Amino acid sequence: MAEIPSSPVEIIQHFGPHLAYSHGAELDTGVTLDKLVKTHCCFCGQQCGMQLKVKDNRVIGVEPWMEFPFNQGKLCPKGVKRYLQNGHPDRLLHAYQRDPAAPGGFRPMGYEAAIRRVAEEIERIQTQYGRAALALLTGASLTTEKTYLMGKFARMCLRTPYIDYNGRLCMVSAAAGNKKAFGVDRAANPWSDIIGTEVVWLSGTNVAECSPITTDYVWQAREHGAKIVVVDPRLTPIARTCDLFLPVKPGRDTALFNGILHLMVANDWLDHAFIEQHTNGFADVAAHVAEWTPKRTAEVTGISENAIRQAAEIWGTAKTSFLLHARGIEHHSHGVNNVLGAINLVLASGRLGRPNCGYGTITGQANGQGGREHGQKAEQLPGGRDAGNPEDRAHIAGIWGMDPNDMPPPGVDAYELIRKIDRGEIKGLLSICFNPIVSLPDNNFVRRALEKLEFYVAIDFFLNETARYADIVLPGSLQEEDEGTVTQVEGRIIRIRKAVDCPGDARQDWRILQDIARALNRQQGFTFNSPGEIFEELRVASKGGVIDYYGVTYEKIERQFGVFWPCPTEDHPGTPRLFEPGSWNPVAQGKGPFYFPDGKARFHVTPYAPPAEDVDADYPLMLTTGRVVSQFLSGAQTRRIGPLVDHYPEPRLEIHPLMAERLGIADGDWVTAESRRGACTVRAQVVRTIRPDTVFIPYHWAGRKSVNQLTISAQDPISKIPEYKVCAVKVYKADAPPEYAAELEPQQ
Ligand SMILES: Nc1nc2c(c(=O)[nH]1)N[C@H]1C(S)=C(S)[C@@H](COP(=O)(O)OP(=O)(O)OC[C@H]3O[C@@H](n4cnc5c(=O)[nH]c(N)nc54)[C@H](O)[C@@H]3O)O[C@H]1N2
Ligand SMILES: Nc1nc2c(c(=O)[nH]1)N[C@H]1C(S)=C(S)[C@@H](COP(=O)(O)OP(=O)(O)OC[C@H]3O[C@@H](n4cnc5c(=O)[nH]c(N)nc54)[C@H](O)[C@@H]3O)O[C@H]1N2
Ligand code: SF4
Ligand SMILES: [Mo]
Repeated sequence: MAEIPSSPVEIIQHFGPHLAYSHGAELDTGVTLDKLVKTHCCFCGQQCGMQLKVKDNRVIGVEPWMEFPFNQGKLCPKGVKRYLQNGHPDRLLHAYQRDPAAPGGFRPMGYEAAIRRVAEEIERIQTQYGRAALALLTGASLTTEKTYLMGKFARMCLRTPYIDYNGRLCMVSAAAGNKKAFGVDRAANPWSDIIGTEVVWLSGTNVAECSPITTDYVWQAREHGAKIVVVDPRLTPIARTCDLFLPVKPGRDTALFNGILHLMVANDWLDHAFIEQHTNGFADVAAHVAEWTPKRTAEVTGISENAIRQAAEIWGTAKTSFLLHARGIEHHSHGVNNVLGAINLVLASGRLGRPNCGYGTITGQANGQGGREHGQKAEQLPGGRDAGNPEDRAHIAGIWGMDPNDMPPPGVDAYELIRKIDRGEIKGLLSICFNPIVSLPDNNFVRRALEKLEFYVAIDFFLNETARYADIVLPGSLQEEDEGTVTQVEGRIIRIRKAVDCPGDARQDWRILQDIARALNRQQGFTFNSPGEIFEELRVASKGGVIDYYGVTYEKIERQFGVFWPCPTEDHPGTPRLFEPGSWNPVAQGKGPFYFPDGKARFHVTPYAPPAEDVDADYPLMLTTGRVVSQFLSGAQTRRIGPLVDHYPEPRLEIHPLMAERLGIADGDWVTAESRRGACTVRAQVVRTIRPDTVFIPYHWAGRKSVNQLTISAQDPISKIPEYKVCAVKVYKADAPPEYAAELEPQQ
């Protein structure tokens, strides 16, 4: 076993109040490389192809990978700087245990001893309180092999129903909407269909900052003459170059979609043949939108009647189109309804399942797509199967070699799981690839709940802010230290290749899980020797499911630059474009293109409801939250990368000049934004690019800088996604806060 560091310098580097930065300045650009490894970015769901430059078991830079068709060598600033995580001074090289007397509150310990301690605590809690007193929180940045293993580990090794993942904060409204309307949850088209389409409609997606390569597709479409329509409360960079911008009031997209469909019906901009042949439920929807006149739509959405009419005409009269949305319409207590409203527009136009006629939700995390397919969701089993369905349970139990009666029932969503910890129903937690104390809404509540755990083990390569509450921290793997597959934004399964070995005592995540199973003496089913072996079991488990990977092999991925699922047999090339007339799918069996027994898509009536918390005299402004280009998610990774920190070091509050003037706020002033749940003091950024009734704060920071102290834990009743995109706040001028030194200390 590697030696345990005793130097307090190293420990302080890890656990002191400030994060360390990696700038890479020490790297010599003239070095002779050991190898170049073709793989993909570790950050967003675009999964750009890139080559990692490796020297002496260290990633020291990136090179474009021109042949990978999706991004053809292009990368965004995060992708270019990702290599600075490798060899970072904060990288966890050992297991740690909590020790209030140690510097930074943690003391290194041997890996095997840490695994034994974890197993003992799991055993103790499950014996004392029952199997369901233990929970898992997992993540969609993990490879699909790992996410599959997580689901299996929860249900077969721990036999707890309580597993859920950070995609609950991300993709679940889109997933639920897509399943309800199409019977399947995946982007309907490859992005090449964007180029050459007549209209690109973007609702609630800041593509320029969050999915930069998608922006390139949109711009290529524009160069071929496409009109671009953008719906966002903020005039985002893509909106500055669009043909029509609809500055929607946060939380009102259902009303807008209803209003557009109203005008499509009124003007007969409908594909009657498609509606008749391929859909159910249109008459009810048409009757419902009758009340959504342009006047009423304008009143509710805050968009002018004229702009609504223009948008309906652009959309209604097009011959080809591509509609994309992301979290701007999904992060709502009626996020699923918003998604269904968008899908209604696509179905009514009949522009789906053909070249240049497309629809998709833009995935978030690296494996936002694959991570939601094979069983780490509370209600799901591999292949997109249903954890509550007896047949599906028996099928998967058969593959795992367990009695279906021993398989726990579906669990609860990630936030409800935290509530169960708060209520004392869950006593032990294992988390991996998730930083809930930064990323969950109303996070002062989350902190109070985590403090109640009897035992908490976190697996990560950095000590993220949530792991600071752990009893044991196990050193997991960076993306470049392991191999496997992920499924990117288009539904294309691709390969992540290993570039370097794990340093120190760090282990590949799947090995850590198997080590715990072994220490529990429950290793049956957890003796894989490689991610490839896990994939072999996964593809068999997915066979015959809606999300069928059976025909996918590592070799085929390599040969084809990825494989789109469903791919039912080894000689099947995969399915880049879903819903083509005559296309095969496992549910309709030739009856039609959609994934229901009758082969037809479903329209859904989408009643409008205001956000869970509307503005009032005390809290008169709407707060919306999201991202900036140079930071990623909870910031655990990108706040440690010097050049990205330089680019956007601190959260700022975007506010319109009219509102700023009314509140006596100038650009750069310190301001406090306060909701019923918490407050946060940041500098104001006075910009003309936001609605005057709305303010925006990005969420990539922890502690006092965390906007999730303010956000509301209201959730969509179907998807359980939190309402990150709107709550009520007041904003006022403030004094400069005490130095942010204590930024990582829990708030009292
Ligand atoms: N740079 C960067 N890129 C990322 C990420 C990152 O953290 N940083 N994260 C990745 C992940 S996990 C995700 S989920 C995606 C997210 O990608 P996006 O969804 O594009 O990003 P967000 O900033 O969350 O929100 C998008 C837009 O929604 C708008 N919006 C807010 N409220 C509303 C509303 O009520 N209606 C409408 N129509 N729009 C609204 C916001 O103003 C914002 O411009 O990005 C991925 N890519
Ligand atoms: N206010 C507000 N809050 C939001 C959002 C918003 O728009 N507004 N967006 C929400 C969305 S869409 C998302 S996706 C969530 C994301 O929220 P989180 O998932 O909590 O954020 P991450 O930063 O991805 O945290 C992941 C952790 O996993 C670690 N990690 C990454 N890859 C690996 C790996 O391969 N192995 C291991 N062992 N660890 C790994 C990282 O170091 C990091 O500590 O935040 C949500 N929270
Ligand atoms: S667009 Fe996404 S996948 Fe591509 S380089 Fe940027 S963060 Fe990485
Ligand atoms: Mo996300």
